Amino acid sequence: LFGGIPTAPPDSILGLTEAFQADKNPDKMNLSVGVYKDASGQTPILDCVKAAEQRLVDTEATKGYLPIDGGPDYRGHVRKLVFAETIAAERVTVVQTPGGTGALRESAAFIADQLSGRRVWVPSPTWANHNSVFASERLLVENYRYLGSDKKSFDIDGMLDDLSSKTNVGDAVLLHACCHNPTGVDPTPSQWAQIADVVAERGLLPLIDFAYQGFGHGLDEDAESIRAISAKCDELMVCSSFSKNFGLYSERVGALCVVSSDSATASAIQSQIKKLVRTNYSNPPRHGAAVVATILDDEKLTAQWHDELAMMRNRIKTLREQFVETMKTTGAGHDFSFLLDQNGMFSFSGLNPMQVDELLHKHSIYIVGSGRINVAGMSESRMGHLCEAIAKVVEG
Ligand code: PLP
Ligand code: TYF
Repeated sequence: LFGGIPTAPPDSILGLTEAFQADKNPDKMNLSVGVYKDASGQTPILDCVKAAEQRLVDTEATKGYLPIDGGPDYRGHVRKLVFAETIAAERVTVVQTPGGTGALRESAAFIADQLSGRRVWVPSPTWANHNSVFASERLLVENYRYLGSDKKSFDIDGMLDDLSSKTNVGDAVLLHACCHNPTGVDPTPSQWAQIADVVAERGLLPLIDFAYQGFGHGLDEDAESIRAISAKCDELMVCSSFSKNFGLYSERVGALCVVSSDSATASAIQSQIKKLVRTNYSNPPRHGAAVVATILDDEKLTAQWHDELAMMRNRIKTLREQFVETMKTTGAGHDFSFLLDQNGMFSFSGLNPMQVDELLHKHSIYIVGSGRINVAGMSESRMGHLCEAIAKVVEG
């Protein structure tokens, strides 16, 4: 029965980490997968998370199933985090999901099951998994222009042109709310307003991926893109992940929020998504969402979370600056200062696939084939080593 099954290709990003783990070079460096690392190279558990977990150990009374759409406390907190009080609660459907990926998958399942549109427009480039997730629900994935041909700037004209000339009413358009993965290039507030106008005029469904809230400029600042869209569109979807901003990667904490024009529609949508979840994973995992709800229920823990998140955000900015400065000292004659305009964990370095390959094979430095570098994986102490290796490959 199983004899003829071929081997599937590895995930383009997670597969690199497998190769990294097998690499015996003591100087190896993994700048591929988007995971935050501290100065000692660890992906730490936040102190607020440890404190919340301790509280849960002491007080949690059951491991019984959660409701299909997740814990009510958690769902209320997610709504406030994503929308503040800009949209009436009764218009917002919130479903707890296993990570941001779970949210994306349920959003795709919902579109395929309930809506007439069958196309999703994603930026070029985008997170590779977007294509696979949407294709898994048999949606047709199309690209809109996003990154300029210089590989540094945002092609706002190309994006607006594609969205206004190629789309049909009811098509979904995937937008990265902040910290675009893989480029780190985000629209400005006035560009968000222009995007919102086109999305509304064309009758498109905004499908917003919010995997890095708090990693760009701050929790509220990063939600400005959502405010811009919701100011023009009555109906939208947001896929949140709390993997990065709470450091809860393996606990699989996320949410799908759907904004509709009235509460009756919101309830109908809630019931339809619950039906889809039932046949997929039945109900979501308890622990990570309980940690998030415990933190957001408590003023002190929330303040501590804000501090720890700001620390991660600021450290990444400092690493970015240090990288650009250190590259200057190598004398490679290649200016990387455009990285300073990019947001979040990732930077599109402009390194080509051959240079990426050389970094891997000659220096055991792992970055994604597109030239995407996880800045959050750099370290102060090894910056010199990294920059010298990059200088060697760009000099050819
Ligand atoms: N969307 C983007 C743009 C991401 O970079 C990630 C990263 O993992 C996700 C979604 C998925 O998040 P999660 O790990 O919570 O499933
Ligand atoms: O882009 C990244 O590196 C993160 C982590 O299949 C990730 O989003 C990468 C690939 C994947 C799942 C998560």
